[in-house]
Amino acid sequence: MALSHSVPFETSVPEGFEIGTVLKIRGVVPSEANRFYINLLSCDKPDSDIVLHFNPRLDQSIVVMNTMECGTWGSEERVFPNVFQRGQPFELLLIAMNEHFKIVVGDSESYEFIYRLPPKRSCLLKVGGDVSLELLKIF
Ligand code: PGZ
Repeated sequence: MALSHSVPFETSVPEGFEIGTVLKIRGVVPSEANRFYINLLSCDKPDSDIVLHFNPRLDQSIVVMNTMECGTWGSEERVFPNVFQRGQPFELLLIAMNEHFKIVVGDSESYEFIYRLPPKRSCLLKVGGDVSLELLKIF
């Protein structure tokens, strides 16, 4: 069995997730999974602002992306992935481009999320929910 990080997993991003930062995640979606998330949280208000909420929902076959500002969710952006499947491994790159986050999953899918909050404000990365996390690296 591969070594995994325990979930929820948290790590700080000391310089902030500035333009050019790349996060690589390798994981497995458990066979009974419903939902998991990858959150980039702001440094100044760690409890209330989520610069990016990336939320695969296996129970609905969608991925929801959103922000939370001052405790309130923004409007959801939904995509319809083929790459997150119960019982299957996945590899994901989250890249801070000039105007948007680019999320590349596997070899075939990528999504964009135009910044609502500056990516550099993200100082904390949190991964939680129904996922087994095998590798997580920030470049
Ligand atoms: O905050 C989450 C969340 C928390 C923990 C885990 C393991 C997974 C997800 N989910 C939020 C988030 O996806 C948000 C994005 O717009 O959408 C809301 S629902 C509008 C999600 O909340 P949740 O916890 O799935 O449901 C809240 C809820 C609880 C009871 C009744 C709604 C209705």
